[in-house]
Amino acid sequence: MNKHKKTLITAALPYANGQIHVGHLAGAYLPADIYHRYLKSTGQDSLFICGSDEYGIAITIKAEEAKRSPKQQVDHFHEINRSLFMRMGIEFSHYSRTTLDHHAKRTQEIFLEHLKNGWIEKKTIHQLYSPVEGRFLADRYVVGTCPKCGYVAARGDECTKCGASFEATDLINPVSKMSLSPLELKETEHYFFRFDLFKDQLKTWLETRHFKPSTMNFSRQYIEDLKPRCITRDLDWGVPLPLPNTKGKVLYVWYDAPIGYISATYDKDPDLVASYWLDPKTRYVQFVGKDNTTFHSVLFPAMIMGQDTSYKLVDDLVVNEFLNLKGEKFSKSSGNSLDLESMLKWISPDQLRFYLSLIAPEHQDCDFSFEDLVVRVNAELVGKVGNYIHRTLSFIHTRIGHVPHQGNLNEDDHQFLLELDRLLQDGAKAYEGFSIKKGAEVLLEIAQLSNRYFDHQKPWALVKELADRKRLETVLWCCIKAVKATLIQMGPLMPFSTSIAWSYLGIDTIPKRNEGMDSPVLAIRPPVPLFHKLEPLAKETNVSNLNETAQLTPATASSVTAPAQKSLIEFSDFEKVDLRVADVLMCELVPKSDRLLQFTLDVAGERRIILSGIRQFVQDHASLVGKKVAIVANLKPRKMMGIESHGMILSVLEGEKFELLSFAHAPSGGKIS
Ligand code: B3M
Ligand code: ZN
Repeated sequence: MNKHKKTLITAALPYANGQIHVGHLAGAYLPADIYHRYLKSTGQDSLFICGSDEYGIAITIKAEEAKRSPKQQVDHFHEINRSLFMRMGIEFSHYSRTTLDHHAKRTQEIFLEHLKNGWIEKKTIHQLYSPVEGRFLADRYVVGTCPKCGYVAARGDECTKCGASFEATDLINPVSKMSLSPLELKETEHYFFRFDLFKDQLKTWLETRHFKPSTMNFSRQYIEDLKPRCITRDLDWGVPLPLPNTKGKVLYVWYDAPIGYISATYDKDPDLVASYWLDPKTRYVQFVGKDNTTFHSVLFPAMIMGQDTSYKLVDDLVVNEFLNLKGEKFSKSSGNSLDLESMLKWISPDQLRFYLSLIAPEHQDCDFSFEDLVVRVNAELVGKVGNYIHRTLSFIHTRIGHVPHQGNLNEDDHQFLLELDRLLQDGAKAYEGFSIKKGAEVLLEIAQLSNRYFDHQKPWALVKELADRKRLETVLWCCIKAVKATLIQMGPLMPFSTSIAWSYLGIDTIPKRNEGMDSPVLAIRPPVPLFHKLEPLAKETNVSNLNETAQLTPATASSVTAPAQKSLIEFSDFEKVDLRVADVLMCELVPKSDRLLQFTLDVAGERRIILSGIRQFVQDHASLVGKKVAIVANLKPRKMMGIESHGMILSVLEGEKFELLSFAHAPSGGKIS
């Protein structure tokens, strides 16, 4: 293990033109997050950078469909995706966006260096121009008659009737999709990046990488056929070309987006650019879906080679295959998609992370299936992992009530501990090799081994005889070791439940991976099962109506509400109350209290603990994680059960009906007025 190495991790920047879905998560963000969490758990420095990809025609088209401006469109989805990532426990060091000014500045600087170094050339080409709209139109804005089959409503890049693909300039009678006005061919100047000139340098470099064979082969072949590529577009949504008389031209989104990795780091802290990107000792790992391969294995490296700063080139490119739904690609437009927001009302983020890890599309495309998800979560996560932790802790808590003593280990115990150690090494290897699937499988092996030990040693029988007391302590001491091993392997995969479970051992700061087995257990707190079983979905439930099934039943308006009765106050009195939006990061039971829940909240980047006496109204407290709640932020701190509470969470209780005040999209820290 490279102890003191620094690792820079990036995951492909998702377009801010729609919500991220489980396919995206499985392909890039979850494996990257798990890897990042693993590195941190070993005490290594690791920086995990991502952000929204906000320019390009994909955005403008979707914005038009949604009747929003491109800026409104990206603002909308940037915030939604940022919050979905947070709810899923994807913990970026920084999540930036490409519409920030300094991203444009950095991109333009690099463009000018490319130009100065002779890698960019200007060419005059013919493109379709709309005299009515006064602009050149990109393929996607053009319709016309298919040159092959004569279909009159063919798209600018392909015919949806006969499937032929072509250039928009090949269409017969091309017209503007927007205004339906006729188009004409007109000369226009565009800039081409001479990727072809990097062939030899790229070839040599690629052979020094250890990407997986399919990525290597694909990239080798791609380099063979490298051609100059046009890196400008006639569009007004993008990084403007930093040259005189180029109004209406922007840089192509795939030229600016990868530079986003660097500018996002800069956005977090300019010093980090120097300490990560410019330090040759940094290891740079990129996570992408397979459709983004060549941009990362060939084109972006060439762009880096062609400019003047010695930014790191990618060391490990982790390319995942696709996660499909019912055998087909996720696609919102054709209804073959899953709304993450609805999913999270039905399943906890950790349960979803577990399932996505188990079926991770690491070597081939895989299928997401609800039936399979329910079976695996219930049988393996709840039945093996959750069950082992819970049976052990609740047995110790109720039967002996103290932290067990080690005593004398026998051959079985030694064997068991050795096996646990070996499995933890396998687990580390799995994470180091970027395999979250293997990481999750090792977790299941640890739980299985531990359950078997528990069953064989029969602590429930030992507890009956006074003479067996010492042996009982030793067995339970070993069982606690196994709980620790389980949590060590579980940490990167399921961060929310892991931190709760460590606290059951009286350990509130999660230990580093290599210290976990020996960190002193301070108490055995009354445990609550970490995972709940999922209800099997009714047979007729399919993907499209899961979105409805999973909606929370809306509160009925029938509850008898007394009219507001308190006396009138001045506006200035109201103004004294600082009401804020807070994101729930953790929600835990308070030991020995049947009334209190302990919330760990994020209020605009500040962490805050608030205790709330609502335990009896909340069926599944873990399901509150990820919610955006309303808090009174300036109440004087108050101690309850030895814990200081900093504020109050707002909710409504009328008779039996209880509901937390919550928001869908409001930013954390937002002022409620
Ligand atoms: N936004 C494509 C995608 O979301 C693109 C990735 C950019 S990575 C620099 O699949
Ligand atoms: Zn056709």
